[in-house]
Amino acid sequence: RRFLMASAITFTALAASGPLAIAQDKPVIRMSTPASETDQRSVALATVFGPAIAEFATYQPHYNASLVPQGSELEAIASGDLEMSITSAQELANFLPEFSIFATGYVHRSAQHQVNVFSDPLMDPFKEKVESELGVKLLAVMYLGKRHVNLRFPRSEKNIMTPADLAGVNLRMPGSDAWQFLGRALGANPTPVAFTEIYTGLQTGSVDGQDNPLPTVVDAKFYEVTKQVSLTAHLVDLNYVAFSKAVWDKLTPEQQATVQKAAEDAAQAGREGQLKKEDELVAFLKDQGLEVYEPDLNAFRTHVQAQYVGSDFAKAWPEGVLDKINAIAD
Ligand code: KDO
Repeated sequence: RRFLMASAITFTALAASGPLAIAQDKPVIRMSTPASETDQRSVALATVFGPAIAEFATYQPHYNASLVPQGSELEAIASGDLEMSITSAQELANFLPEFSIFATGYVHRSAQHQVNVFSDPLMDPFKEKVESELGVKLLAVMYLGKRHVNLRFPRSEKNIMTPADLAGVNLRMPGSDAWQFLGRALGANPTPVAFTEIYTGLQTGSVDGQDNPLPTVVDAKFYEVTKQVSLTAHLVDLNYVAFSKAVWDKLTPEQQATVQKAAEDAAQAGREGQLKKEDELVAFLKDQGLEVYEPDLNAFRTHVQAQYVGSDFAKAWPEGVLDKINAIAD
């Protein structure tokens, strides 16, 4: 495992234009994500986070995984090649298996439940371990939305009401064990594909479908190459705002407080944007000719939960944490 050695800060010198101008060195905060520039999380970070820290740091976003490939962001932060990302519990589970509890189907119940879980003391040991083992601070929780099953087939060919209906369906899931496990738990045949390759995969038929929240289905235009959405809501999905601890440690306490508040405010703005879109987009997708319908949610929930019981993932969950999460209100 890699620890942070060198400074993760890169400096830009603002050119001094006259004899009285004072050159200013500001750390550049490079943020890499597979998400697009128009994704609500990206918009919130660019319009809320960036401006809030502008006095002492330069926020520099990189979209569509153009700087760091999806899934390598945490390593990039740990090795000083990146200052910030929005990471998933599934990615964290690659390093710290106990994080799979937050990547498990039907555990988080809503956007508010995510916030309440993240600010509960039960998260403290999780956050501390990410800091000490990866050199990453988790500043806030961002809402991605409820993930649903989105397929190329019309409903007349595949009607997805229960997990059994997904048998043999090649469902693109992100490429990590926790994601692939979730795909199998849904009853599908999961196939790992990077986010930026999904559209082509759907278009050419190398995958039968994918799972993402409705705002992503629309933002990434997956609706152009699919025919249906079964509203399985199998994961109320999140990203954590991940910030380099090496950079954090170089900030003054006031600057740290500003960064912390900026992350929380951006997360709040992103959450509001994403929730609003989730509400509106069923109608939009139906207008585009997609069939959008609710399956037997009880059948999905029962089946998915049963797959986790006794799994290696569940063995990594600290005792009592699942009960605590379940007891937290939304
Ligand atoms: C995806 O690859 O399906 C996923 O939704 C996984 C998330 O954790 C997140 O990384 C997201 O992609 C990207 O931010 C693109 O929206």
